[in-house]
Amino acid sequence: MSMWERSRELYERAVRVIPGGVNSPVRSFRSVGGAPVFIDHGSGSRVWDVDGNSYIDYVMSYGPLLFGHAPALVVEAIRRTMEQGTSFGAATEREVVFAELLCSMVPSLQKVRLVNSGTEAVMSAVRVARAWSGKPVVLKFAGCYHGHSDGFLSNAGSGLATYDLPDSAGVPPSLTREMMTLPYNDTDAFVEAFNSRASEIGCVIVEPVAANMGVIPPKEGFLSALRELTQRHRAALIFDEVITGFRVARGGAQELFGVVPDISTLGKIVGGGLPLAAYGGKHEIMDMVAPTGPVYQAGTLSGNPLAVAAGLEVLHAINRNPALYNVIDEKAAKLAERLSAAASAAGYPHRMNRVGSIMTLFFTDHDVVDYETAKTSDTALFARFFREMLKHGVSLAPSQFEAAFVSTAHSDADIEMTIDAARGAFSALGAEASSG
Ligand code: KE4
Repeated sequence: MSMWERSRELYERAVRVIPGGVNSPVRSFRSVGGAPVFIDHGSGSRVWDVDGNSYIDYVMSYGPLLFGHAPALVVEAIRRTMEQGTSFGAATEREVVFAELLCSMVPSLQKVRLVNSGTEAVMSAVRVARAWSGKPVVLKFAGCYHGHSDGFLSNAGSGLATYDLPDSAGVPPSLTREMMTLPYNDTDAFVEAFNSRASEIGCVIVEPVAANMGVIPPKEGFLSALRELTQRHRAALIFDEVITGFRVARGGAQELFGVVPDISTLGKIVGGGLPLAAYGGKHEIMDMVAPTGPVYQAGTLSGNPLAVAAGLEVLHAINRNPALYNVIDEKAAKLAERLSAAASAAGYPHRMNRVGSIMTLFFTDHDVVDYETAKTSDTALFARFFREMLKHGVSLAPSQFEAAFVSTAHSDADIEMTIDAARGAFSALGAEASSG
């Protein structure tokens, strides 16, 4: 009797009515084998699946849950708010307070517009960047993922990396012609691109810490080179901080590395687990957005009361306790070190990349500094490791090219149990290997 009977039954129904049985490809277990586990509920650092199995969770909804599952502060805020109405299609005081708070926390923000997803934030940010610079070409970096709007579905990370899709069907060349993709962390290639096409490059978009090809920190000088050349050639620098925002520091990667972009996109944590994202930057740029300027962008549920109430509680909680970053970073450092030690003890070549409370264990003996080196990872071994960790009660993202997230809800005991699970998983792999 499998431990996932009910998940399998649900999956067989799901595939008949939902593409791949999932509402986002990264949730499918295609790259790790078998049917996806269906989650019933979560609390703190744990989730329970529909068969009653419980797991220490490091997916954390792919990043939003800085305070773990169903934190009381967010649940109460949503409960309190929903009884007064969930959406008005009108301005509310809460949105003003939220925007003021965002601009006080994120160095690049002078004005901000709320939207409903990271994809929408990036799509809108690139539109206003092109309008402001007057130049059409968007320069991005291979393995970064900036959502699923048409122009970005080439050489991207996350689900495209997981399923090795160099680009998506349904996107005509006319929509990717103005996109230029360079290797991440390759400052020389970047300088060369600007030397040859500065007159066409309207914006440069980057994940200041890459987290969609697995976690890859920026090399020394990489981000400042982007800042310097975009400044010199009137191109907008966009930091896509949908993952790193309020994650790697209170003010995101731009605070951590001291490089301030022209525009930032935010998502995930900013909505406390509800559909809320944002893009913002200098007055000069954001004043170009309708109704004050010619760049149109709109949304029925943008800034809706529920999501903003959840996001507000999260930002207030961060400001009440900014030391939380030291705590989760320390826990993550311990986890990373001990996971790596377990992999070494089991004889598995690997690299552990970590920035703050996000990390990826790559099964490769190459330093992982860009998409090409990330792709040297043994994804088949990762798949076996993933399934063994699931059996040992630990839930990781079902892809070598995602991140593990440590929240304030992860206890020291959770970290110890995760290391024990990893030792168990590696010995099971070893036993599997020796039995041929
Ligand atoms: P959404 O449209 O999924 O809210 O955000 C798109 C996005 C934009 N920018 C960055 C840096 C992102 O990481 C994302 C989304 N991240 C993936 C996980 N790696 C979302 C998971 C999913 O697609 O279900």
